Amino acid sequence: MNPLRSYSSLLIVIILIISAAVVNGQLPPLRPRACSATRRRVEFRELSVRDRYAYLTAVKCLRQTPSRLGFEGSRSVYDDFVAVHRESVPVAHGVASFLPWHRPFLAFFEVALNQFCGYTGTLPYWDWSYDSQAPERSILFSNAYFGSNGNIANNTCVNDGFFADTTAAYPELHCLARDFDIGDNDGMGSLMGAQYSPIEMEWIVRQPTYDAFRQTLESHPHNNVHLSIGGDMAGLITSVNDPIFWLHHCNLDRWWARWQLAHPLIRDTYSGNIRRGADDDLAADTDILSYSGMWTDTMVWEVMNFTGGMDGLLCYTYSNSIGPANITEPGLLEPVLDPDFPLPGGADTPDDAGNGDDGGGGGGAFRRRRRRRKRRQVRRQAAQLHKLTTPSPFDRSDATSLRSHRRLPAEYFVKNNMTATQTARVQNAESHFDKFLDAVNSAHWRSLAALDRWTPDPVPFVQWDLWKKQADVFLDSLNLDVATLFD
Ligand SMILES: [Cu+2]
Repeated sequence: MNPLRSYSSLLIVIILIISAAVVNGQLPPLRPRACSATRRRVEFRELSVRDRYAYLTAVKCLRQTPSRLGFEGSRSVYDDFVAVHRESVPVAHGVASFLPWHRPFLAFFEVALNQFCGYTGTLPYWDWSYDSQAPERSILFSNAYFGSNGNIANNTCVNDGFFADTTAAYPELHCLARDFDIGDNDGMGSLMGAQYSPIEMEWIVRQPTYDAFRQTLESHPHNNVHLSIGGDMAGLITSVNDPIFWLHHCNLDRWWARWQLAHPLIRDTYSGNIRRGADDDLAADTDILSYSGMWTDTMVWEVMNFTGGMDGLLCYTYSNSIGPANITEPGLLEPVLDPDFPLPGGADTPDDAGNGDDGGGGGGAFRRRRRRRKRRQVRRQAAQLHKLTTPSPFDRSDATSLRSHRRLPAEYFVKNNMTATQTARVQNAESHFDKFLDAVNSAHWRSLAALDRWTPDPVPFVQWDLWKKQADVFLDSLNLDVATLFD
């Protein structure tokens, strides 16, 4: 028997014993801990393989733990989370409380994984900025972990990966679905639009107010990930059905924490609209966050402090991710190469092919490597000379530039009852991102996410704090007014 299977059946037995002692229809017995020592949430790829499977196994276990909250149609504690999120749609999305509402929601999930399924680790996050230039190739979307795109021949059901053939309860029983956004490149397989890259995220963190930061983060990187994965992730009612939801939102919470740390004087400020589709500016940090019985109502100010807030329930810090310097096992960052999308920067010319001595270090090998690098450099320079615009989100041939992002479709604004002012603001920001990317690409910024970082002969990564210094100097040199991003 597969050891993972026997591990999960052991867990199920333990859970059944525990659940027999719990009265149904009551709150799950989620107990906060006092925050004496913060725990670090890390990127999924920073976890050892064993720890990755401990997390995935615990998530699967929550899907098999009987529902505690008694929502109609809920089969499991996992479904309870989907239902609570569904109830929150109008009060926690497109409004100021988007970030504060999701912060405890993530913490409840972490506690539930521990209390129902014995998981002792922290929630991992997905740093999609690292995968931003070809997210569909990320190892997270491989058969080993979260599985790939849905099967077009089978209602876009996810048929591979750890959660293959999972069913979801909301809005009605269906298979877990993904439908990668393939843009205009129909027939190109599992292509997904480009996500926001590390340098764009650093720019977003410079937003000078909470409201501008929240709107930028939610309308752009947040939406882009949801909509380009598609299927369950594309809808507010269904997104929690896809287990990648937690890693995406954990990453968004990380960016809020980063914004708070970057703006110490205003880290606990809170502002913006409280009603979806309204331009009111009524948000106050005494506003109530409610979780449909999963937890007692909480005020916004209680969640500001992630190292002790909510009586110690919030008790964590985040790693900075970015780059294999932080990764425990070299090689695991290798993308899952789709044979239909050969990496142009990494394709060796025929005379290089098959010498296979990259790691040898002899004098001849060194010269060959240098020649190859030189040729690549020339190709890169030629590509840059002929580049007129930032490549499209669906381009996979440019190995050095950052791609633009797909514009939000018109239906999005209608479906979310956005006012004309809100719509104009989002579209204005979309063109600012285009301009920003043009400036970044024409200044030849070497992005950590550029596809030539993934070649067999990768450019070495730097330590995060060094990278951050370089990024700050670079952003200053662009001389772009960050306040215009979301005015
Ligand atoms: Cu949400």
